[in-house]
Amino acid sequence: MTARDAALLVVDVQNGFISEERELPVPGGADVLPVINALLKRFPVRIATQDWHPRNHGSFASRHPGKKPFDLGTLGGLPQTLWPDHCVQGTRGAELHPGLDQTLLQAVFRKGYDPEVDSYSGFSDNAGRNPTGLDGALRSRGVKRLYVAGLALDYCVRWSALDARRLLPDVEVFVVLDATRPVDPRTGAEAKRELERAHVRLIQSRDVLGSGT
Ligand code: VGL
Ligand code: ZN
Repeated sequence: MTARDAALLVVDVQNGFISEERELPVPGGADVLPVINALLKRFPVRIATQDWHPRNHGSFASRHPGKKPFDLGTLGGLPQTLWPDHCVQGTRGAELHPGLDQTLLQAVFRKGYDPEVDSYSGFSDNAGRNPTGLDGALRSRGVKRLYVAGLALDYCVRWSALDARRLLPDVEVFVVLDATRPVDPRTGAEAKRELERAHVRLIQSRDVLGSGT
């Protein structure tokens, strides 16, 4: 059972990240679907984010001559991991995965639409230029505990949880580890260490759902 002031943030559970679509596959990404659907039933506030890139987005390796996906480049003056084309506005890859119970979502915040900057966090782009208003939405609903789930642990889940700590200092922030997966296990381990240092609590879904006994 969760209190009235608890929110679940479902990050980027989109076709483009879940292997069969083959845009930017997150290993084991489909495994989060049943866990997130079970969690959704327990939270009074249920919000999702959606990576929503224009076709010419500057984070795509295809826009950087001589570079290939997962190379390091720059974008808008920031170091930038270059990605395969993914989650392009209006395409199947950008749609929320059909296995996610979308009927329970109250709002979806789109991000990543500025071609000149990437946007991992659901609160703002990486340069802080395009705030989405997610912090205001959580504040106006009186949220005191934020549970973050979805894809990917080492990028959008990580940056969303860190931004939540920074922008909502009175809110307790949790990442539900069995409801997320990393793009890469090494950066996934680094993300967990950074989240702990920022006082984000790393938990399992059973801590919310109960043991079932
Ligand atoms: C993501 C890389 C690029 C994510 C989005 O959702 O974690 N990662 N765009
Ligand atoms: Zn993206």
